[in-house]
Amino acid sequence: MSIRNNWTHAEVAKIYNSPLLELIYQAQTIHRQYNNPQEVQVCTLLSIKTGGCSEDCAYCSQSVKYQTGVQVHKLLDVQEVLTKAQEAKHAGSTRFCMGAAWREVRDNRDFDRVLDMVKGVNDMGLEVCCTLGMLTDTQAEKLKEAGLYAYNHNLDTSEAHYDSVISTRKYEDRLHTLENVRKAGISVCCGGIIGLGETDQDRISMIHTLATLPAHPESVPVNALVAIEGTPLENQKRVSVWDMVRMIATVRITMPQAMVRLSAGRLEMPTVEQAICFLAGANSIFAGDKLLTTPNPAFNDDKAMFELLELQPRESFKEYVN
Ligand code: SAM
Ligand code: DTB
Ligand code: SF4
Repeated sequence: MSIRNNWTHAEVAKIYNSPLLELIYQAQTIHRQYNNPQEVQVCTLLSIKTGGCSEDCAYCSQSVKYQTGVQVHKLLDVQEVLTKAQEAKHAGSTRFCMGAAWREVRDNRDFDRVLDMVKGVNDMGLEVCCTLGMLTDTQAEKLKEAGLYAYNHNLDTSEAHYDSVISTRKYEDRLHTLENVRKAGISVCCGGIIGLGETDQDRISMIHTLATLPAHPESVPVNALVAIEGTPLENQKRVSVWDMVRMIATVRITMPQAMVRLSAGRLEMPTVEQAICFLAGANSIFAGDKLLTTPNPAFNDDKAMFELLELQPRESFKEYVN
C-alpha cells in the first residue's frame, strides 16, 4: 500500500470501526511493511517551564485558570537542562523533548535561552524536540538553525469538539503553527488525547485531519487523558485499552511511516495492555518516571517490559525504511 494523503472521512471511519482483532491484524501487517516491529523509540520529557499558562485547556494541570496544586516554576537554567539530557541519554533515550507551559513563544531572553538548550542537547547527539505553544515562521526558523529536530504541537481532538475543550485559541491557530514548523524543515510531532468527552466521530475526524495534511506528521502521540484534580475534566472516566488500540491501529494504517507514540496514560496500563498497543502499531514511548507534571512508569519497569517483549530501543536519527 502506498502513502496516501487523500483519505476520505468514510474510509477512516471504516478502518476505525473494523472488528477489533481484524483491525489489530491489519495494523500489524502494515506496520511490518514499513517499520521494524521489534523496535521502539524511547523518548524523555522534561518540563522546562512549569505552570502559570494563560490558556484554558480543560485537561491541563498547568493552566492558571484551575487550582491543580502544580508548583509553578520559571524557565530552567541551560546547565540544569543539559544535565537532565545527559541523564536521559545514559538511560538509553534517543529523543529529548522539552516542554514549556506557554501559550506561544515570545521573542525575548527566555526564547534565546531555549535556543541555547536546543544547541546543547543537539550537540549531545540526541534528537531534540520542543513543545512551546504557538510559533511564528521566523521563530520556527531560529529553532531549526539551533538544531531542533522535531516540534510537538498536538491537535488534541477534532475541530468540532475543540471549543468545548479550549476557548483561548482556535483549531486554525494550531494548524498554522504546524505549517510554520513544516516550512522550516522541522520534523512534525502531532497527535491528540482521548478521554476528553469526545465521540468516536471526533476521534475519526482528528485522525482524518492528520492523515490528510499535505505531509503526514513524522510522529503521532496518542495520549490517554490523565484526569487532573481541579480541572474541568477531573471526573472523566479512564479510557479503556480497546479505545487506545482503535486509535493507535487507525493512525498506523492511515499514516504507515509515522512513529506512533503510546504517550500519557501508560502508568495505569499493565504490560499486557501495552503489548497489545505495540501489536496495534505503537512504536514509541516516553520513558522516565515523570511526563511533564504527572507520573510515568519507573525506569526499571520499562526495562523489564522491553526484556519480556524482546523490544529494542530505536537508534536516533534513523531514516525511514522506505
Ligand atoms: N503549552 C504547549 C502546548 O499546549 O502546545 C506545550 C505543552 S502541552 C502540556 C503538550 C501536550 O500535552 C498537550 O497538547 C496535550 O496533548 C498533552 N497533555 C497535557 N495535559 C495532558 C493530560 N492531562 N493528559 C493527557 N495529555 C495531556
Ligand atoms: C504529548 O503528546 N504528550 C506529552 C508530550 N506530548 C509533551 C505530554 C503529556 C502530558 C501529560 C500530563 C502531564 O504530565 O502534565
Ligand atoms: Fe498551556 Fe499547553 Fe497546558 Fe494548554 S496544554 S494550558 S497551552 S501548557
